[in-house]
Amino acid sequence: MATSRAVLLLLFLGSCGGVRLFHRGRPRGGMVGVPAVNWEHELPPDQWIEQQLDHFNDADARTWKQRYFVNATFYKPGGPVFIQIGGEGTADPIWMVTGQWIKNAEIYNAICFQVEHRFYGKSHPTPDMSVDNLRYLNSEQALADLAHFREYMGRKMNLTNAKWITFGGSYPGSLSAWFRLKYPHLVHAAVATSAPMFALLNFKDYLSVVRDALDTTATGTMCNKLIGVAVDAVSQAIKTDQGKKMMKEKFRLCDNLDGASPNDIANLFSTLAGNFEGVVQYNKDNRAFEGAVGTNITIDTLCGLMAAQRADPLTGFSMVNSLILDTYKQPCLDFSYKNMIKELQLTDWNSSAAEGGRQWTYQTCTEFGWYQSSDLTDQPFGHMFPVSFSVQQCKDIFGDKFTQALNVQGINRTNTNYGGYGIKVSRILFPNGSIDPWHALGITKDLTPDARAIFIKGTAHCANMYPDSPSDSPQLVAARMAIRKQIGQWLQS
Ligand SMILES: *[C@@H]1O[C@H](CO)[C@@H](O)[C@H](O)[C@H]1NC(C)=O
Ligand SMILES: *[C@@H]1O[C@H](CO)[C@@H](O)[C@H](O)[C@H]1NC(C)=O
Ligand SMILES: *[C@@H]1O[C@H](CO)[C@@H](O)[C@H](O)[C@H]1NC(C)=O
Ligand SMILES: *[C@@H]1O[C@H](CO)[C@@H](O)[C@H](O)[C@H]1NC(C)=O
Ligand SMILES: *[C@@H]1O[C@H](CO)[C@@H](O)[C@H](O)[C@H]1NC(C)=O
Ligand SMILES: CC(=O)N[C@H]1CO[C@H](CO)[C@@H](O)[C@@H]1O
Repeated sequence: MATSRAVLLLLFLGSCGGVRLFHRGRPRGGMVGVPAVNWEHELPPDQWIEQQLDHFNDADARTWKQRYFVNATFYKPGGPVFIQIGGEGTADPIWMVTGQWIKNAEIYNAICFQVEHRFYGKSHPTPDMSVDNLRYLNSEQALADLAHFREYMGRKMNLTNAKWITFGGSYPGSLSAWFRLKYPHLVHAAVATSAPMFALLNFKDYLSVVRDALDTTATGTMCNKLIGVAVDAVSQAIKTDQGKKMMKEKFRLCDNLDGASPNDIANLFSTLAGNFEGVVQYNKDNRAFEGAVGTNITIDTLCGLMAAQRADPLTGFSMVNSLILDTYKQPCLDFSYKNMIKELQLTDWNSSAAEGGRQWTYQTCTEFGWYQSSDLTDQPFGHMFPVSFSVQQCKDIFGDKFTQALNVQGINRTNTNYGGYGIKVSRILFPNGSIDPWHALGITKDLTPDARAIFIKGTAHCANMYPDSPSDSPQLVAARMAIRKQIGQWLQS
């Protein structure tokens, strides 16, 4: 019994299961993901730069090789340098030939670099991801990597006197802002898309933005009401043997609910909410996370399914679940807490957790928090995954020392270090999307005339970075134009 289970689990991991599709606001592959384009030519090859393991301790001479990519096709001498900052996933070379920044590079004759974040993708500073080694994984070390990259590449390619501009979306958007803040002499200007700027343990407003986004579909407020009814029905069902059986079939659960622990139940509710969270976060954004699938599922699709089953909201809720499972080719819904934790405990670079789930979880447990808890009163997803559930995961994955107190200390330090909402920077843009749940942690008002927020109505996470598409809203097109114009002005100043 136990062996067959283990074999099954391994197979499952081999495809794409095990690690949650959407965990801590992060889809597999990372938050920026891959744009939905076909590219038939060769992509730029991997390049490597030597970096210090610990930038803040010169007595430690250990070094490692960081991966980066170059596209110099549009560069003309005297032109600027663009850096796309890597984040909590593998740096994908497809970004070297497409996306808004490449279009801007063509217009402004820029040379483009993409630099992979330490501990993600192929950039392995240490032999494995043990807790001891993960101490070198944090945003400050990542910024110091970028600083060294800029210095070194400036000298090597005669770009020292060029104007450097950084780009990034989501966590790399934060890094883009923080790089300009901490190393203003190295970077002329920055675009910080959908960038969470304020570290916070309990990010309960995430679900309020999800709720508000669901209210904007053609079904109006009905969608949230039906979800609320369905979640209540799930809460009732799991109390009886018959209900548990029904749930197993209807929601295609991998395991019986008999013997499910409180953590399994929390995980189940959090996963069912995740079905909606992931779609809201990436609504119509012309990204293709997990290959080319999933991008045609929008909040209208999900709310349409709910509304079509308005007489039986639980069935609508289960149809949403099936749609997401099928889209990501998942045989069943794995709500096992133990499986999730085991997976995230793996320290091998070739384990499935190395895709980024373990590393990002570590950064949330030490630097950022940002737990999308169910603690907000006024939202339809129930209250079964409180912030303590996320905090518990830090201990269970990384060890007893990773307490809430340690987490809060790290979060406070992050805000003290970078300034939180009060960050003092110039020559920077903060594009934000109205239905991006992360906007609740972003800069949403102009800080100064030189540090502006660009509001993009109706768009989701990182929308302004993706390639143009015929379905782009006029607001999105206008925002991209505004960013382009601002880059032009920065290059004149
Ligand atoms: C740079 O990007 C452009 C635009 O997609 C592409 O045509 C060109 O081949 C790329 N250059 C390299 C070296 O990949
Ligand atoms: C380096 O770049 C400067 C412009 O910043 C240019 O004047 C100079 O000729 C370049 N040197 C070489 C060796 O290409
Ligand atoms: C999304 O696209 C796929 C393949 O193009 C199609 O099979 C599927 O029905 C579409 N889903 C929705 C919800 O439109
Ligand atoms: C991962 O790599 C190690 C050696 O580095 C090897 O022993 C192990 O079999 C590999 N595991 C997988 C799943 O490939
Ligand atoms: C962290 O910051 C919060 C809010 O600013 C404050 O209430 C709390 O006391 C701080 N905690 C620690 C451990 O510094
Ligand atoms: C959704 C959101 O937070 N939008 C904000 C983006 O920034 C503008 C300022 O330019 C705000 O007015 C919006 O509220």
